[in-house]
Amino acid sequence: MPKPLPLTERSFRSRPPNWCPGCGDFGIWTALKRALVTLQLKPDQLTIVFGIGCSGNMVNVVRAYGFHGLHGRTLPVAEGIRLANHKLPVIVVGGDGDGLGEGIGHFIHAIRANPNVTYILHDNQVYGLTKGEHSPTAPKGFVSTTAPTGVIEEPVNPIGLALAAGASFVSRGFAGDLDSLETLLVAAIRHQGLALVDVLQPCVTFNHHNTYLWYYQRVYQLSNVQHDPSKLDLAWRRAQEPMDEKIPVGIFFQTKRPTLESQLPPLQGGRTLLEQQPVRPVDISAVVAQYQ
Ligand SMILES: Cc1ncc(C[n+]2csc(CCOP(=O)(O)OP(=O)(O)O)c2C)c(N)n1
Ligand code: SF4
Repeated sequence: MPKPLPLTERSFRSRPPNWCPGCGDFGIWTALKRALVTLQLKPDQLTIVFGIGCSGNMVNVVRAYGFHGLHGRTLPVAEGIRLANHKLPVIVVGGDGDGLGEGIGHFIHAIRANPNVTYILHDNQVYGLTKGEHSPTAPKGFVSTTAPTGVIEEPVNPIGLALAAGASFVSRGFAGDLDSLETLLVAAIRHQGLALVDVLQPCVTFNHHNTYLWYYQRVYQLSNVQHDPSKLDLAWRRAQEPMDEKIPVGIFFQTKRPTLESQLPPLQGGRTLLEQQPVRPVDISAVVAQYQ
């Protein structure tokens, strides 16, 4: 029998992406593939749930089991997959509009439940796919197609919100620093529980304020300063640092909390629900016929 080929970045590549040249999604895509190689997770050993948006279009360019569902509904889908097969690593990839606009209720409730899911949030301050409306993380005053005189509301702070909701792993990455982002993603995927990776992702087409240069001038690594990710009060203080001055990236907070899966009685025998109750084919032709 031929020896299996070694796992490389190419193992996760399907089609070439069609993001705008220079989009931060390229950096996240590359860092994710590298992290999966580092963890030796094969394409058929994981599922990725994608949001709707430019970020969610990564479904077309990553070789793995993928689920592309409704806008804003990534986290409940990911939880459902984990409940059906809690041995399967599940990663979520979605935009800030998807996760903090349409899906913000799920964000809080998923954090409460703490399923073993890695959540990669593409934070570009805009709804990229629908042409640049401001998203919930856009700063006050940000000018967009839907706020021609500037955004009036205060932005959502994903790090602060996750900390306040009781998340067990809260982190921020930057799409322009592949090595650090890969390291962060490896730590997030290894974490037992819901791991938030809020990735600062330049949208070169619709966000001319938060550019690569703007980030390079501000981003600093929490691992290079005195920060202890086991201390919630320190994490909270770092989360409040004004983004237009200095921007901390890395692990803000990490703690051990029982996962959703570990507390569900039917899963405690070790067998997945699918192993306990195999899926049986069901004839749905009568239902389909009603819509024809
Ligand atoms: C319920 C619903 N509302 C609106 C849309 C239209 N829509 C598709 S993509 C998108 C914006 C996505 O923005 P974001 O989640 O920030 O991702 P990005 O494109 O920036 O990566 C919107 C509003 C939709 N598909 N479904
Ligand atoms: S519109 Fe923005 S987020 Fe979408 S592909 Fe282009 S640069 Fe990337």
